[in-house]
Amino acid sequence: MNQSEALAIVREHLTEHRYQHTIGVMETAILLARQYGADEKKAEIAAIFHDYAKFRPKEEMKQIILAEKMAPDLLQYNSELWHAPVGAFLVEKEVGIADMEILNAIKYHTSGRVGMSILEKIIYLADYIEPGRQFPEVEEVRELAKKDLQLALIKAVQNTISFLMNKNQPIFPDTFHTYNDLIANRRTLVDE
Ligand code: DGI
Ligand code: FE
Ligand code: FE
Repeated sequence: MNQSEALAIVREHLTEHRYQHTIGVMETAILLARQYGADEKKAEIAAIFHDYAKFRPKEEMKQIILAEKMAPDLLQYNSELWHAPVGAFLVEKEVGIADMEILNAIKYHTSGRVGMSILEKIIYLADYIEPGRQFPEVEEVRELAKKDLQLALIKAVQNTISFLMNKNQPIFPDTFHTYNDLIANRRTLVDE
């Protein structure tokens, strides 16, 4: 599937704003893949479809999570988390993408997971730093991403957790597990 075919498919499922975000994630993910030696084509396709399920009705997502026996505790946390695993499922079923690396990058783009692949890291980070993101903390992560994928990702996950905590939001355990795994495996400290 080429880029314009993939974009045409996903556009039907997104608002204009979310479609522009998707283009930003795609362009960022391709550059990160080139920079860090990941598969550019897989990064492109994963980025294009990462928010495929963003606008599915909650009830439909809930039924898929139950029927497909996805992590049951997902349903106890923010429904904003659901579009990632449900998206991976629907992209396989409806679009016919079978590549597990691409599907896992979609599946884990919101929470991350322990032992993330380079493609998963790139999609998580591209989603966080794409040019349309404008919150103040993003600039530091953009700078880190130019030098060190791992440090940039740690900062992005830290910021996400802090942001949610400041809003008194519950934190999905996988998000903490991602953070702990990245910290355990880091080569250099951000603040030391
Ligand atoms: O889909 P996007 O808006 O592009 O970005 P995303 O998929 O990374 O995040 C979607 C939302 O999920 C965002 O508003 C923050 C929220 N979120 C991310 N991690 C967690 C979370 N919400 C809870 N409750 N817990 C998390 O760990
Ligand atoms: Fe998302
Ligand atoms: Fe996104």
